[in-house]
Amino acid sequence: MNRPDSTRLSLTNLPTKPAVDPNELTVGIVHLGLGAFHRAHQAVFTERAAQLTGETRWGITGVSQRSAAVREQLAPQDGLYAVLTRGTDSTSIDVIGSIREVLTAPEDPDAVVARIADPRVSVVTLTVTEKGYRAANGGLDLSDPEIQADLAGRPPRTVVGQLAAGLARRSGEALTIVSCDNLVANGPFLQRLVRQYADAAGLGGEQFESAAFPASMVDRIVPATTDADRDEAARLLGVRDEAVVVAEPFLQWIIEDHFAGARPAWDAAGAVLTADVAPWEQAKLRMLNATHSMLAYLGALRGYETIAEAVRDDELAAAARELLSADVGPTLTPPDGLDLTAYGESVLDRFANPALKHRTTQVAMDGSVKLPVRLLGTVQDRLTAGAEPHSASLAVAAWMVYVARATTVDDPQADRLKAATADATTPTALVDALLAVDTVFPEDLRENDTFRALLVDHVSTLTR
Ligand code: CS2
Repeated sequence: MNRPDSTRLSLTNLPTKPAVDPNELTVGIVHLGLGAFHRAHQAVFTERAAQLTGETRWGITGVSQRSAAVREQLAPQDGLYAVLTRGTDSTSIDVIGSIREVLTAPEDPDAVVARIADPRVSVVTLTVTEKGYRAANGGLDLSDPEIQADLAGRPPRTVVGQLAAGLARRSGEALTIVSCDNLVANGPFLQRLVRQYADAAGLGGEQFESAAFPASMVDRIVPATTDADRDEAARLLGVRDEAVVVAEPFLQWIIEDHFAGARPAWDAAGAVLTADVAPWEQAKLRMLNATHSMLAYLGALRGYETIAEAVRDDELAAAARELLSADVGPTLTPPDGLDLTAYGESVLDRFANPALKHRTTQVAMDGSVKLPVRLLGTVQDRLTAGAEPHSASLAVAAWMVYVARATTVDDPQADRLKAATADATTPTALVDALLAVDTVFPEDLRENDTFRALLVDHVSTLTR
């Protein structure tokens, strides 16, 4: 028998007790996409809610969609891990116990579906990143080979396939499915994809009708964990934690108050439940995520390794401020109580946190699926208003130059992007090659001369 590793965090080796006894929790939530972000966000809200209410029915089954790496980190630790919170000049660490079970979808696809169908589970949350939705042009990408393989009848491996199969097999209380990814109207969007999948698969029934898909806006900067972080966590905890995650102090969750059944008291834990998430979500995507991407591309082109270095470059900070004030601001309706100027400054302050070491290359990845959400809506709105979106175009141009220059592009469409830019030797050729990618740019932008001219100008300057 394996002896518990006394140097490793676990239920029998707890330096600081988690707020709620993890042994008492039963699973009421399935989370798809067990990356660092979930562990630093929804799992923390869930832990706090349990602590405040004493409810024990909201343990989490976390599902890794790809590799077994997270299970290998968490299983020997009884699902426990710590959040290492790095402020500009203070660090703290907290052990979280809300993840009670870890599944690896490719190894155990049937268990994932069974958990979603389990009547004791009331809520599914998701952080599977933009590309995890396997969408194209606003709908499910039925030409995606993984979607096709799911539709052909294997135990589903795609997120949309898992949800549809789970709903089809479910009975009892209606399920609530909360998308926590950085997408426009993420809840209704996911609902559309699940419906499309169900139609294509010939699935349906009461559970599809009664399921709720609230929209939600999530916010916390969570850089990838490094070996240095794991060493620091070991020093602070006195035991090793292979699953530690790093986060900034800031933490926000705005959720549409639209649940089909029971839910954890996330509001008691600081989440905001509201009738309309859209203005929050739009401000966050167009302000925080857009300037993040802009700083990532411009920063990487200038050789900066981290976002904090990039935003401490006065020219790049000025470009980010200009994007906010000139292009994004005029397109937004601020949510009640949010001062957009102050919000913009607070976002740049958070980026400047030198303790986070958030790599520009991490934020730069998956540009083909991030740009449409973060920047292209702003470009479209400004063009419709008869304005020239100089700053938003600069961010898009920086992505183009980054794609052309980077030796490896970490992007679901990397092959297509690299092939398109292979022979583009002039700024005009580069812009035309990438602007023609119809899975990134909608038709109105592909055919807009003003946008094209702005891009050519910026690409010329950036490559000079
Ligand atoms: C970042 C986001 O990696 C990225 O693209 O812009 O992950 C960002 O850190 C979060 O959305 C902050 O809430």
